Amino acid sequence: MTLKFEPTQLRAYFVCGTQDVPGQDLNMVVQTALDAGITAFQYRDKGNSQLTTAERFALGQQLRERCAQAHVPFIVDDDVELALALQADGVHVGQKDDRVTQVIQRVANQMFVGLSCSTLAEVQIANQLEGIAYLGSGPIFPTTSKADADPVVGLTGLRQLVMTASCPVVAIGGITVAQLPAIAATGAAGAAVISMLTRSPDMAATVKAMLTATEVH
Ligand code: TZP
Ligand code: MG
Repeated sequence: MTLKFEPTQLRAYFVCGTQDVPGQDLNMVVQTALDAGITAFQYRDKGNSQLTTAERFALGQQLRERCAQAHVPFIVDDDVELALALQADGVHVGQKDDRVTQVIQRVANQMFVGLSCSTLAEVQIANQLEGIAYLGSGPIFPTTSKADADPVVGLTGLRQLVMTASCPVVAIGGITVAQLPAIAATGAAGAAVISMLTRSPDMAATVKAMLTATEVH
């Protein structure tokens, strides 16, 4: 049973793969984040990941199960076949990944689709597509977690992307706790983060800050 997409799932969106937590057990990191109250988890095993396809699938099954137990959507980055094999709730694709229209058709009625958009032109194209649940926009600030990141869009750029988008936008890239209120003030539905959580000394407090910033008054 896969979870349906809800915009509130973007409030505290944790992105992580083995390359982001060297020397640590990703299962334990994700369980701690789930216990802390994250609202979505994206399995993004790439870049410096050393896992084989079989290892990625085996770990993905464990993470998928943990998310299901916590009723938190499990989203797979980039790899549609892995997302289908793991019966993920969602798949996230970038502009350089498989063509998004093909992905939408491939996963139709099985999972939701998120798309990375970092320019107004990309958002305008995304607006024409049916079947995109949310956009991921950034990097908002410089990031050390993605080697091939697009140019920084900043808070003003984020606000423009949010205003142009016809679906909810989650901000990503270099986000720190101090920036959460400013991110929320742009109208973004939440923040998607790697290092803010992997480097947090207190995940419960960090997730609480993410949820507080996006509280609806
Ligand atoms: N996409 C754009 S920036 C980024 C991704 C996956 C990395 C975000 O990591 P961090 O540590 O939150 O800057
Ligand atoms: Mg990608």
